[in-house]
Amino acid sequence: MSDSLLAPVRPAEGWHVVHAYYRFDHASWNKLGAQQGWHRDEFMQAVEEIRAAPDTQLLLFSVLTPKADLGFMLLTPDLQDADRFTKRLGRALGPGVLVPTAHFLSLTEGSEYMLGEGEYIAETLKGEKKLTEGTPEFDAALAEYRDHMAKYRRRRVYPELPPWPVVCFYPMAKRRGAPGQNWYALPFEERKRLMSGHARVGRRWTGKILQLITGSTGLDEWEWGVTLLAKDPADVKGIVYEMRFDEVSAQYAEFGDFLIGLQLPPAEILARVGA
Ligand code: 76R
Repeated sequence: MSDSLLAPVRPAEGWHVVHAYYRFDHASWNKLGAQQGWHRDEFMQAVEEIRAAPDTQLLLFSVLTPKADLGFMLLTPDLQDADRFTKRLGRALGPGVLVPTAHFLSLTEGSEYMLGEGEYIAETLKGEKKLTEGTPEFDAALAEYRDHMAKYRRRRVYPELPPWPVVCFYPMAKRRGAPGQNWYALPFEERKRLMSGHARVGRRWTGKILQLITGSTGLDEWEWGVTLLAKDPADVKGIVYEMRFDEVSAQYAEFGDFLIGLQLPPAEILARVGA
């Protein structure tokens, strides 16, 4: 019984995602005195070991503005590991040194609004391209579509986050309360139409913005975590501004606090916070 409680807890699909942000408490750090070196080493070692775990990514940030001093984003398949790794990092620098200021638990997810195969066959293959079912051209085009969709879905559910320096994180939800503005009361076809407009705006930022939408209904406050990676902070400002005019965000989106971090190597983060 107790052993089975230690077994891995893996979602049917996707990875767990933990965002955690901390203030660095200088008074607690100074109290460590001669033990500071041990804690610096423990932090560095924890980062190295977590990064070596299978299918696990750990991004470390120095946070701009005193909303927090540092933060991390962890992606990992087993909830037991997500818990172990988060707790290890939280205590690595010593008692009371990392004081949590914001945190978020979510899961990577696919999308329910992607174009289905039936629609693609009817609208694009038979409609636009005028292909006939059973011909080699039709089969080749369908195989290409399936390959594209499989890769696309994989990129969302099992993403690989690039070492781009600027990281923006904010939680969001879709409105349910306001009269005439309940996303969840809209029929599927209408939500799908709205989401395809959203995706059209989003695709204009390909190569400049990497967006990862992770789902948090039932796991945390809010409904999604939005993580944006960029090389240029003006692109973060640009996409979020442009999205505000898109009907989905303009009519239905609610946002939490925004955090902006710089992805950095662990030794540099310690140096910046003064550890
Ligand atoms: O993954 C895909 O590209 C498929 C199309 C797509 C979906 C289904 C997509 C594309 N998004 C989807 C879902 Mn998005 N997205 C946000 C925000 O600040 C704001 O106003 C909103 C925050 C941004 C900036 C953004 C960017 N998206 C979602 C969902 C889930 C909704 C649901 O299921 O009801 C949310 C909450 C959300 C929010 N989106 C894109 C982008 C970008 C840049 C793209 C294009 C990605 C690409 O093709 O490269």
